[in-house]
Amino acid sequence: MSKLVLAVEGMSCNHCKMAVETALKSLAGVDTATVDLKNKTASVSYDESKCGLPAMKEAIETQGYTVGV
Ligand SMILES: [Cu+2]
Repeated sequence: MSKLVLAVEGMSCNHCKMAVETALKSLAGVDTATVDLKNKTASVSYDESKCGLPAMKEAIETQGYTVGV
């Protein structure tokens, strides 16, 4: 398992947190996704052979948020 911390802009409440976490967890290969609203980050554990940053970025941006990293 690999770990990645993404900087996510635009999250303001628990709904945003859930939307981003759900979007990430729906990706094949993502094990856990945890959003820290205060730090505006999403920590992701994932299988590198199945998933990567471009897919995560797309999943988050589809929800209306911006990925800084
Ligand atoms: Cu919100």
